[in-house]
Amino acid sequence: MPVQSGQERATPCRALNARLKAPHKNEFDTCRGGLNNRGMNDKRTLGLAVAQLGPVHLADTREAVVERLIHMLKDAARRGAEMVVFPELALTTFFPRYWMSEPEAEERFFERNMPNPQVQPLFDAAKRLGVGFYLGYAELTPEGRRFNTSILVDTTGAVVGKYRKIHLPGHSERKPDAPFQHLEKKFFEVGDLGFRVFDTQDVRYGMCICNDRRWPETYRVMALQSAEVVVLGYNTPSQNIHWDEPTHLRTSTHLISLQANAYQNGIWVAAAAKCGSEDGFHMIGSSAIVAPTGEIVARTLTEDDEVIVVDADLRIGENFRNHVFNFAKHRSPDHYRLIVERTGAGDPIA
Ligand code: CDT
Repeated sequence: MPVQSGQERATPCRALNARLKAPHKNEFDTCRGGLNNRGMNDKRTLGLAVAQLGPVHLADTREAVVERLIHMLKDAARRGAEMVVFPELALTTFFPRYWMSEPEAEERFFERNMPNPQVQPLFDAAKRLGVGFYLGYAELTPEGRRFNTSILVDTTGAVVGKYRKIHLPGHSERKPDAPFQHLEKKFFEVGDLGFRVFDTQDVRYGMCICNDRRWPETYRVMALQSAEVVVLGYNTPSQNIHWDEPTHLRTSTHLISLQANAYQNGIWVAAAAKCGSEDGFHMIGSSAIVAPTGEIVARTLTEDDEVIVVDADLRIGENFRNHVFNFAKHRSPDHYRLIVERTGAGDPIA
C-alpha cells in the first residue's frame, strides 16, 4: 500500500517477518538456498547502489536535477542495482546554508506533493527499469508543516515508506559571523514518524537522514525491528562553523559512524552524498556502502555524480546477529535505562 502520510505504511511482509525472527545458525533454509560446504547459509543478494550527486547550484532547476538522477538510475540498473540510494535534499541546493524567511524557503525549495510533475519522470523511470529508490527532499505538508524527509519507492514506482529527519543539526538564529548558516532548526520540525522499517523486494529497510547517521540509537532502534539494510542521504559541509575542526575529520567521522553502526547491528549501510562545491560552499563526498562486517565495500572517488553498486549478501549480517550481537541473548535493557530517561549528560547514577 503506498504511503501518503505519516499514518499509513506498507503492510509488513509476513514471510519476511518469520524469516528475520528465525534463528539461522546451521539451519537448512527451505526458502532460498541452504547450507554451503562451509556450513554457512547460502547467499541472499541485493543489488545495492548509491547514486552520489555532485553540486546542485541555486540556479539549477528541479528538471535538470531529475534528469541527472534518472541518468544515474539507468546506469545503476544496467550494473545490476535493485535499490538505488539518492542524497538528502536531493532536488535542490543545500538551502539551510542561506538566511531567508520561512515563506521564501517554502516557495523555492519545498515540495508540496511527492511525486509532483517535476519529479514524476524519476518514478516512471524506476518503474520502467524495475528498480526501487530512496530519495531525500524538503516536505511541506498540507497543514503547512516542514520536514526534512526521505521516501522509499518500490519497483512499481509506489511510495512504500516515509521518514522525517529526527536529529536536526545546526541552529535557528542568524549567525552573522559564520561563513555560512546551518539553519535546519529554523526550516524543519523534528520528524514525527520515528525510526520505522519497511519491507519491499523481500528486504527489510530502515531509513535515516544525514546527521542521524552519527547517533547509535538511530540504527539500534531499526535493528531491534530486524532491519537488514539502512539507507541514508547526506549533505555534510567540509567546514565546521561551530569550531575549528580539521577538514579530514569531516570525512573520517562520517565513515566511522557508518562502519561502527553497520558492525554493531549486523546490517548493511548505504550512504549517498550530495557533495562538491555548491556556489562556492564545499561538501564532502565519500559516499559508501558498508557491510555488516564494518568494512567499506564500495566508496566514491569523485565529488561529482557517481554511482557505486554492490552485490550485498544479506546473509553476512546473520552471523553477527546470531552470535556476538544476538540481541535477544545478550542485551540488558535494564542497564540501559538512562538512554531513554535522560537526554543530556548528568550526574552519576547511585
Ligand atoms: N545535513 C546534515 O545533517 N549535516 C550535518 C552537518 C553537521 S554540522 C552542523 C552532518 O551531520 O553531516
